[in-house]
Amino acid sequence: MTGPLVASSSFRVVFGPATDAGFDTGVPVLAGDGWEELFGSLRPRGQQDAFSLFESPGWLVGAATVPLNGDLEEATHRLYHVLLTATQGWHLARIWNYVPDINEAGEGGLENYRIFCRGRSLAFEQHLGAGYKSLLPAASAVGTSSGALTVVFAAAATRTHHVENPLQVSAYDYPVEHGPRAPSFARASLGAGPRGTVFISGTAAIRGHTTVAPGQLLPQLDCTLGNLREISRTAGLQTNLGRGPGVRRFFKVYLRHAGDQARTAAILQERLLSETDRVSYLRADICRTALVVEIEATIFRS
Ligand code: 3EB
Repeated sequence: MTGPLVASSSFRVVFGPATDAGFDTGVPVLAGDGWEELFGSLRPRGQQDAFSLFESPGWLVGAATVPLNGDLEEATHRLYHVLLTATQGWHLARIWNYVPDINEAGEGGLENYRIFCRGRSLAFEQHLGAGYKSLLPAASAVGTSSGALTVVFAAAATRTHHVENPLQVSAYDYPVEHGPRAPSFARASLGAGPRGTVFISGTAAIRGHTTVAPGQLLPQLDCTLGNLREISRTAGLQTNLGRGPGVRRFFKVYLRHAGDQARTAAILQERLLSETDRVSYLRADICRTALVVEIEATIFRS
């Protein structure tokens, strides 16, 4: 693990040379890096509605933060409409979602995460048509302590390829017991070519579509690591997430309970991480109340 220890600040997504700039996700940093800069220096490409857009050779990225006043589904749908318009002609590779009060009941008593999923899924279907599921990119969706909905995306100039985990039901095919519209994401998305970037979605202790070991850190970590190995294998990285020389890896570890950070870090340092990896431990609610940990990764091969 590298990077400074940062306490009581929130995680920022950085797109340019100024590391003090960037988009505040409102997610508290428990340990590790307080920001993530995946794409090096990007050129600002202006604003499209709520999204600030940036470009580098091969990538279009964007971020939007909108204060929520009431209708989460409408706000989500509107943001995704802009996102899907801005990325026409590009290939979506990754989306990060930070949702206020994600586990609270919203409109009609439905959990906010499920409301968010409905707005997102309807926007995808409206833009991409009936076959939208095969185009869904890797994603994560966790709670934020800020009152704003933040969505960050990365799209590639060349075709992306999306893969699933044979041990898990595809999220976009989850049955309705998990919500009226299933979550819209692939387990991992790969850039073009043998050296393409690999984006691993937020990964948690779900087998089939069932939550494993509700509320228990150690068995959930074990199950999550098993899912990551399987996704890694399916993505063509063997089972170790591309670990080795010449690979740059960025991990984010979302923990429901701040008190689980030290134990989690000890286990991940032994079983997952190497010296050169960047890792951030973040305090976040996760989209199922019985989940206490979720891990995502972005892997650049050189
Ligand atoms: C899961 O596997 C756990 O709604 O975008 C992980 C990654 C999860 C992304 C999303 C949700 C999302 O269902 C939760």
